[in-house]
Amino acid sequence: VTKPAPPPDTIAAIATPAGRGGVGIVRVSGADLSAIVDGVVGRTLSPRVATLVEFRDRNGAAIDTGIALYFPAPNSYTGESVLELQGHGGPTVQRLTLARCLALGARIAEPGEFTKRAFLNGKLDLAQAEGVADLIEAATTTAARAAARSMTGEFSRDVESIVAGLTELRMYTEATLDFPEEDVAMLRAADAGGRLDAMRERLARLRARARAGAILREGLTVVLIGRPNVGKSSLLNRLVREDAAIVTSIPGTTRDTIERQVELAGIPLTIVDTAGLRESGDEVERQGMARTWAAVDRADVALVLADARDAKGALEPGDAALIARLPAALPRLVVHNKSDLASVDPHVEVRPANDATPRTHVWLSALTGDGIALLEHEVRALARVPDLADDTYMARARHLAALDLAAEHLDQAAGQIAHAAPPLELFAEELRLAQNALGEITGRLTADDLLGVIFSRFCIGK
Ligand SMILES: Nc1nc2c(ncn2[C@@H]2O[C@H](COP(=O)(O)OP(=O)(O)OP(=O)(O)O)[C@@H](O)[C@H]2O)c(=O)[nH]1
Ligand SMILES: [Mg+2]
Repeated sequence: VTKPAPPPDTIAAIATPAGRGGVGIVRVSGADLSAIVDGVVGRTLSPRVATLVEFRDRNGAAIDTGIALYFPAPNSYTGESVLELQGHGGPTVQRLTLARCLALGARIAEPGEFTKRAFLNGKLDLAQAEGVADLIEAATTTAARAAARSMTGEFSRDVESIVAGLTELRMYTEATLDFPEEDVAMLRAADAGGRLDAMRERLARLRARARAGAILREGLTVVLIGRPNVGKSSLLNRLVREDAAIVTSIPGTTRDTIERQVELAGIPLTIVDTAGLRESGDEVERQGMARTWAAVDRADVALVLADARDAKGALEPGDAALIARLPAALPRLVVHNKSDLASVDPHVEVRPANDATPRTHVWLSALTGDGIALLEHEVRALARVPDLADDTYMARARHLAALDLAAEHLDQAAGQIAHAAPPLELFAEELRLAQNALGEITGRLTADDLLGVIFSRFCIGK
């Protein structure tokens, strides 16, 4: 897919948030802004020099005074000529300035259209453009740092370097195909297998970092399940530090699932409290339990609550049955709650795991809060949240899918090159498909409809 020529019309938008503020910016981008500069400012502007001017209406009367900044193409955010009118941050005055630009030939920009033009003009690639949106949306400082790494092109550079390695490998392969008499000896000499393995290793590292970033972006859902009265709602309240759910000593208090958000070490967590599981004839309670299992299906981690007073911390048969019913791939641990009543100190125990017994057991008290830090630590470990310190990328689902697909093709290729008589055409094709998948991340090979979806999620004026 070749990049379409950018639309030549001029776009304008209020780039600062709605409402009152110190400064309000109207941004204009297009091939030729002379009519707008003339009409609004009434004088020529030196490139990239902040100039104090009056913004004028059609009769020459002042709408506002402010700073005009003019960036002639191609040295601007969009790669087109850009005019920024930094006036006072009031909704009405900004609308008047914008209306004046529209009267002079601009049209209102669509959401993300400035960044889309920047992409189409080669100012940034697609992963970087998405980094811009993610930085604006970032809810935690860790997320903001990860988005900044994508925006500045670190992620793209890593992807591109694997693409470059694959290009080289394809070159050798195509050469071998063109000179069949040289046979595969040439590929062997070039250590095609070794090069491919190195590439697969780099891709694996990249995927791990991207997956960590996706967790930052999407967050994790943690479900609390267990028999009635073991303290699920108390634990929810403790984890989110508010009285979100009703707690009583009556078994069967919680009827419906209750969700709250909380941040754990930079990761957005959704904690889901559920109706306790038991045999019950009560119609409301039965429907509540159906919702519990639906919540389990959506969860990334399950915390199974038990009572610390159960015989020597052994699991009740009911608890074991419940654990056996969890989806096989769902990471889980057991919380032995009410440690204060059992007179045990909060601690973590690791047991040999089987279908009915998870590995990790945490003793704590939801009532006093003792042991909560231990639990938070174990949840992180269980969700395999890598150290989000300094090297995650703010990857999106579409990036992960592309990385997964590329890895699949490289696995295929590795199988083929290992053959005594490698099927070279197929090998070359797998390399090409892997490259295509990676190319989608940076937008080298991205269909127009996908671009529409990506940029329409931006805010106006960006
Ligand atoms: N001493 C002590 N009491 C607790 C602890 N956790 C919960 N409780 C008490 O146990 C009772 C039940 O707590 P809930 O949090 O409502 O239990 P639940 O699992 O949500 O119960 P259902 O909603 O009925 O399934 C309440 O009286 C709580 O105060 C704890 O760690 N220590
Ligand atoms: Mg409850």
